[in-house]
Amino acid sequence: MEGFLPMTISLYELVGRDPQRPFSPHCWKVAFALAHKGLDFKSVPTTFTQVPAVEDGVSPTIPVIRDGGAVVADSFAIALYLERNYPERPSLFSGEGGEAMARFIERWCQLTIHPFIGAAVLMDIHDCLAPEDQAHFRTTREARFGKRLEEVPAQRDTGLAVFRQSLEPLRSTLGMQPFIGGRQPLFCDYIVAGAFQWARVVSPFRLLEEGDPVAEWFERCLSLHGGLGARVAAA
Ligand SMILES: N[C@@H](CCC(=O)N[C@@H](CS)C(=O)NCC(=O)O)C(=O)O
Repeated sequence: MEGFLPMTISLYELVGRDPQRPFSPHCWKVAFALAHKGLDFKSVPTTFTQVPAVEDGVSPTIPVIRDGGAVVADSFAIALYLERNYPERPSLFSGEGGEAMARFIERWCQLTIHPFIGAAVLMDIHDCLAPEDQAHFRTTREARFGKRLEEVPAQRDTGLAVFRQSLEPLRSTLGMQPFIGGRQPLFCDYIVAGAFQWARVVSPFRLLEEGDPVAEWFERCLSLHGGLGARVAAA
């Protein structure tokens, strides 16, 4: 559709006290996906306690995007929406099989990477929130973990070696190709990069050893799209 100029898309992204430091892994997936498609977007910094009011309560979680008249929630659903609605722009999935495989990466990331990172940086997340959001975070996360917030990251140093080992399938893949998507990044890269960016933005805790191919891949992801990810300094 030559000459067609899409309207600026709004991305509701999770922030703490500093509106310039979005940290949610799922929101980062979408920011990377929008940049990959070359779509202009406006970040709408949103705190935990503001989430229920986003777009008249369309979703209990963010990311949410507004694209003209369309409102879409859930990072994977948003990526599919972008793929369907902007087919002439660089693909996020490289076809139907790519969509299905990205779903596998999403499940793997959610079930293998997120539990360790989420527990390891839990207090760091809490500490970057405004007081009213800290109260919400404490109530919901203490119910989820079944213990006091302060106790959750206690095992992070002893669990680190097992976590790093669990990345071996990713590490050995990256010995064969620069991105999970192959020669170029795809949405599957942004899914995993979102998780590492979450930790990088909120916490000085070092998840990866220097020289780890996973760390080198993450650096490549941070420098994509004009350094979108690197623009937010590490904690
Ligand atoms: N499956 C959803 C998950 C989104 C999600 O869990 N968002 C969190 C922030 S990372 C949220 O909005 N939580 C609101 C709350 O905890 O009150 C997606 O991929 O977008």
